[in-house]
Amino acid sequence: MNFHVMTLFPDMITTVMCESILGRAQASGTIILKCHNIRDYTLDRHTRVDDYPYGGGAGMVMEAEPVWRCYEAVCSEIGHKPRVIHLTPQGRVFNQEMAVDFAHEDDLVFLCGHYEGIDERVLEEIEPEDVSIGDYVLTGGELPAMVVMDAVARHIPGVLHNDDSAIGDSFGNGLLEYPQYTRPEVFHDRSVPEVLLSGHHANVDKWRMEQSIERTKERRPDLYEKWLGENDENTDK
Ligand code: 6GU
Repeated sequence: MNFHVMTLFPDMITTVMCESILGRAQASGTIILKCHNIRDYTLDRHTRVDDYPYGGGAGMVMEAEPVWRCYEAVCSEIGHKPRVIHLTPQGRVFNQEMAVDFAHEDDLVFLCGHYEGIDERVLEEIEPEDVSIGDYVLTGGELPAMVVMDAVARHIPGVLHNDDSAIGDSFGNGLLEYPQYTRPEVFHDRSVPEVLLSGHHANVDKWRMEQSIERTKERRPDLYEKWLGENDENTDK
């Protein structure tokens, strides 16, 4: 998977994405991250990329031309019109289903806005998919782009060590994850649940499923109701 990020702050992306699991995935070539600095595409001799909004009001607006020229460069590199995700609080709220869907692409382009947004006319030209990561306002699209890339990368074969772990975890089955424990057996007088030490795999699986259901019911009644609807045979649990 090639991630192409169009941004005014490429360092913000590269410094975060080189760590941990995503860093390893880049090192192995399973994911390739290419940041494109929108400022490199300005024709302005002072390298300005934003201007005052027509009609007045607070803040600055990102100009259409540098964004368009950056987009054209990314398109020629890819060789066809790619799927473009524009990060904006006005977008469709990102979820696990969208992460799985995006993971099927060979190339994903992320357009990160800043300031008060991007000139509407270049958005009309590019026709991106508008995506938000939740109902709060951030200073720019870089953090949301990384949230989306992280969630997508987990579904690309070879990114996680155990390919099963993207299926078993929270939301993979529509439920939150069960609690986890590691050594020591006793911490601050709290013991690890007996069943996990039993070596009885069927009992462990049953306990974990019960814990997942209980947690989801308590913490995310909305997800629990959805799961119930999709798992009629489990309604007695
Ligand atoms: Cl995608 N962008 C910004 N600026 N704020 C957000 C967001 C995106 N999603 C939630 N808040």
